[in-house]
Amino acid sequence: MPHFRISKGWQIPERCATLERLYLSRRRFLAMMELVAISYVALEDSSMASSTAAAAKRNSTYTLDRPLTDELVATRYNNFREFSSEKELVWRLVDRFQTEPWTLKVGGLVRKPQTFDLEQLLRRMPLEERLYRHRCIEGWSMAVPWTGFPFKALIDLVEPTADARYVLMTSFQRPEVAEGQPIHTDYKLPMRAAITLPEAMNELAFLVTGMYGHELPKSNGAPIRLAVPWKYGFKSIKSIVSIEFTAVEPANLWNEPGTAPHDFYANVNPNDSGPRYSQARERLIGTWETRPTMPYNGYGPFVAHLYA
Ligand SMILES: Nc1nc2c(c(=O)[nH]1)N[C@H]1C(S)=C(S)[C@@H](COP(=O)(O)O)O[C@H]1N2
Ligand SMILES: [Mo]
Repeated sequence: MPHFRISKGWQIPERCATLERLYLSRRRFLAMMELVAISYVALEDSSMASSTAAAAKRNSTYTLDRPLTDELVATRYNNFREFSSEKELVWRLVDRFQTEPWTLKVGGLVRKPQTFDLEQLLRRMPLEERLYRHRCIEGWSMAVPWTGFPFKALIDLVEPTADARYVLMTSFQRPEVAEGQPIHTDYKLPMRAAITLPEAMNELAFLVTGMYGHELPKSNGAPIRLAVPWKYGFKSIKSIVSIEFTAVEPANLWNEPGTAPHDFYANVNPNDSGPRYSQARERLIGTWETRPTMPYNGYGPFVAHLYA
C-alpha cells in the first residue's frame, strides 16, 4: 500500500461535512484518520499474504467492447451503502473493516452444509481472471478484470437438494466499523441479494476475490463478492458472509418491505423506465462517453435462454 494514499485520506472534501457533523467532531475525526493511517501500515503484511486470491490466468471466453476502466476510478467510485451513500467517499471509510480471517457459511437446502474459512476455500477453487462489464441501475458502467471462481464450483461442493430453487446471499453487518450502517435507510440491513439456482449455476456467475490482478479492495467488496454482469449492479453483492439455498423466492433488495420496488430478476434492460432512472443509455465512469444500454448488458448469448 503506497504511503501517498494515506495522506490523501486527510484531504476531506466539502461534501463530507455532513457526515462529519453527524458523527464526529472535527478533532475526533482527525484522530480517527490518524489511527487509520497506522493500521494501514500494520495491515500491509497480512494483505500481501493472500495475494493468491488476486492473480490468475485470464479466461479468454469473456471479451469487452470497450477499454478497461481505470483502476483508480473503479476502486474509488463505489456503491457500498454500509459505509457511505457518497460513492467517492467509500474507499476512505473502509479501513477499520477487517476482512481476514473471513468465514463463509453455506447452507439451507444442501446435502453438505459447510462453514468455510475463506483462505482455505480459495486454495481449492479454480481461480481465473475475467473481463466483465458492470452496469449500475443508476446509469453508469465500468469494465473490470475480476479474479475469482465460478459460483458453480462452490455449489458443487455443497450439493443442493432437488427442492433448492433460489440462492440468497447475505452481506456483513458491523455497524461499529461501517459508518453508513447506523444511519442509512435505503437498504434493509444486512444487505441481501438473491438469484435463482439456474442463474447461480450459469457460467457467468462469478465469485470475485480480486481485481486488476490485485487483492479485492475493501471498497469493492473484499474479501468475496458476486459478479453477475447481466444484472444491475445491486445483485452483485459485496462482502458475503452467508449463502443459503431455498425453495421459495427470498425477500431481498429491492423487493422486500421498506425498499424501493424492482422486479426480482433485475436483468439489465434498455427499455426499463423506472421511477428514478431511464435505462436507455449508460455512462462509462472515468470518461464522458455514453453508450446505448444493451439487453442483458450484452450477455444475452450466455443467459437469454434462462428467461425464454
Ligand atoms: N454489501 C453491498 N453490496 C453491494 C452494494 C452495497 O451497497 N452493499 N451496492 C451494490 C451496487 S448498487 C453496485 S452498482 C455494486 C457496485 O460495485 P463497485 O463498487 O465494485 O463498483 O455493488 C453492489 N453490491
Ligand atoms: Mo448499483
